[in-house]
Amino acid sequence: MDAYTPTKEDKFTFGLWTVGWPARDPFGDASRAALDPVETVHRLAELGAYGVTFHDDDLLATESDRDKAIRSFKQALSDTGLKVPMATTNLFTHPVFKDGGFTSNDRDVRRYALRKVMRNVDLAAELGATTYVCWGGREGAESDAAKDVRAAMARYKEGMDLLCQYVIDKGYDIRFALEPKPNEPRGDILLPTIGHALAFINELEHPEMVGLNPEVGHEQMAGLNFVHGIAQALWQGKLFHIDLNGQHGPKYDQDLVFGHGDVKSAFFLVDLLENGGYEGPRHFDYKPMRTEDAQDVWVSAAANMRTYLILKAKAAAFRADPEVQEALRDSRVTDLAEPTLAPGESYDDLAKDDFDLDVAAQRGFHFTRLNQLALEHLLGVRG
Ligand code: DIG
Ligand code: MN
Ligand code: MN
Repeated sequence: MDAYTPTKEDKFTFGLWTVGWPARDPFGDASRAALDPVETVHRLAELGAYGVTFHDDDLLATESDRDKAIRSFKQALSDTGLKVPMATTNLFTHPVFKDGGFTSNDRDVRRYALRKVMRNVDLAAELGATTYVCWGGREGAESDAAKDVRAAMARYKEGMDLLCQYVIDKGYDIRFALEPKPNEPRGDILLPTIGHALAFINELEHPEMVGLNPEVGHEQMAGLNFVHGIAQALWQGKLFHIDLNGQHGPKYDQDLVFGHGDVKSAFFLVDLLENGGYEGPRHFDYKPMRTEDAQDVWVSAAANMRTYLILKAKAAAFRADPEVQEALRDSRVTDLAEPTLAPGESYDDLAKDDFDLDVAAQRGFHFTRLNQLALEHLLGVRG
């Protein structure tokens, strides 16, 4: 037990499908046995987690009888006190979803996908989940001839509007969180980034009920800055949930342990989450590497939480460092919070400025010093 030992107050949560991943990949068979969700609940509780999340199908990993599986899961939750803040639907494993769920060209499949989601929304509400994630991993195409994307967006909207209406009619305390991803398993996935998803939400009948569940690696697969995306989601009041993991830039979706990819980005992400007003769970959606054995799996689960807490302490030290505060002022980072127009000013007042273009152009911003200070906190030579 040390300063980086997680407790339930840290609100760390894990998907059942993370530690339970049997490590089957496109080029190899499973390297681990399926994990009983009951064992997962108990082991994560022992490690200091606050809760678990699940796809409908995850509950059937080792028990095919749905009612029995749900009873066992509920008992484990009761025994450990773990919460279920979020649930989601598997609309990607079964071959029926090979062209998608909500936006499959096959209308029967679109109708089945909606039924499958509604059924699990009922269970999510029963278990107290307040966020329902929609990751459209199969919504997309490999050929531009194969998908009328305008029609697909209309079907996506139709599906989300129907699900919001279902939640309203049922009186559930549930909001939906869209999870963007640019590609994999589809060649191109619809709603590929935070930006696309934010724009889509504006077209819905109940936009206030729909937000985002961004995942670290997914934006980084698209070569985007995840911290910027999260900052915009926060600014728009749309960060309903988050998937934390690690990624080494634009390549296949690595789903590494949090911080085991771009650690500097992870540092600034934790700084933003801890200071940016996000109150939700710190949720890990990662995969223990295929090289790992059954015991390594729990080492990897603990590593996510420990890394987050280490970065949280480092980010706090960074913000408390008087030299950093001075550097932030020198770089005028804090000045950006000041409105460009003074109270009562209008655009006419802009013409009154006494502004020397050449003098302003010579002013430096001293970002190098600020970045070095951040790096030194991250590397542990300041603290
Ligand atoms: C993959 O990043 C997706 C699925 O695991 C799940 O639907 C969602 C929940 O966080 N993330
Ligand atoms: Mn991923
Ligand atoms: Mn995810």
